[in-house]
Amino acid sequence: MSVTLQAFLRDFAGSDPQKQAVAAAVERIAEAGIAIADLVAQGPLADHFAKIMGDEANAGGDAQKELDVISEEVIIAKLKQAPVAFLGSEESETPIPLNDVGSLVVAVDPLDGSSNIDTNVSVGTIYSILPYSAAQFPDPVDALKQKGSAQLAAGFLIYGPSTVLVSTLGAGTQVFALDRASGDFILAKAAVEIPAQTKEYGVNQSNMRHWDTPMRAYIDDCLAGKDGPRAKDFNMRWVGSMVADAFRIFTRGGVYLYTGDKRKGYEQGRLRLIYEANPVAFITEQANGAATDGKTRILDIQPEKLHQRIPLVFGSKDEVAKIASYY
Ligand code: AHM
Ligand code: MG
Repeated sequence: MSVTLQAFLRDFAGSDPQKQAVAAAVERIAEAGIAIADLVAQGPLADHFAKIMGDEANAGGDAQKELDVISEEVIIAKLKQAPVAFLGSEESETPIPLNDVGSLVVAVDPLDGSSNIDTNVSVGTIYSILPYSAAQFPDPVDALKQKGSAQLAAGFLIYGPSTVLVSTLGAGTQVFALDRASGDFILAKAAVEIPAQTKEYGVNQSNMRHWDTPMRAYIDDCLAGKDGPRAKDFNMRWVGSMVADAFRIFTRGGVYLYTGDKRKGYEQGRLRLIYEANPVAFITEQANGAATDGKTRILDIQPEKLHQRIPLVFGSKDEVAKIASYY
């Protein structure tokens, strides 16, 4: 018998009010995902979606596309129907108030990989769910700046050949796939296990000349293959949508690397700690993988700024440890 996301969440929540709140938030995000998947599927029929809006960059300093903005609006409308007090978004400078009462805050990258919209490559929505109370966090920014280890749930939707939800509620990582006939997300994998070892890495190698010494040394050793110090041949895969690269890693192992480099604005890499690194680190660890900035476990890092970037390495546990040893 197939298990729907709704049934899975009901089971998880039982009669615990905070878990019920998390379940409601995840369900609303999944609904937003169905709407965004339909928009993404328009592809070249809606090529205006990939147009850069004005000359304005978003809060994180990236060009903002029409579909980035629409995706954020869809998520806001849905999460207003859940006990979520504030939304932190990669696309917005400050937290967006959603409900006067709510025991949660949610952080999102509404459309990850949006530079790929017009190329028919998978893009996705990343989310992180954190506990909130007005008494503890008079300033909602501080609620969003909790360490990744405080997350109650996290996940991402990927809009690819299939629309998939990768979710953790803090006990393992599950994969749900959208059944278009019924409109339900159906449990497809109850426990994702990232193989501890791998021969596959993902990195934007065109940045090699900008990398720091440990990063260069690691990739040099991979490239040396069987005759080098690693004594095995490596394969390289890089989509350039983190959700797509992450889904491959959850499927067959591998490591993703976007560390800091010498380019201006890339000193701390490209990915954002609160909207991207923390949720991906949580899902990865719950699937037996690991995530680090090279020196510190991602989930142990205290965020300093809402839109802060962080060097990110995640995936197969033993390979992540190996990369950390170069640092
Ligand atoms: P985005 O959130 O603005 O889309 O940026 C994040 C993306 C990741 O999805 C992807 O892995 C990376 O940035 C690609 O960066 P680059 O174009 O520098 O290779
Ligand atoms: Mg992103």
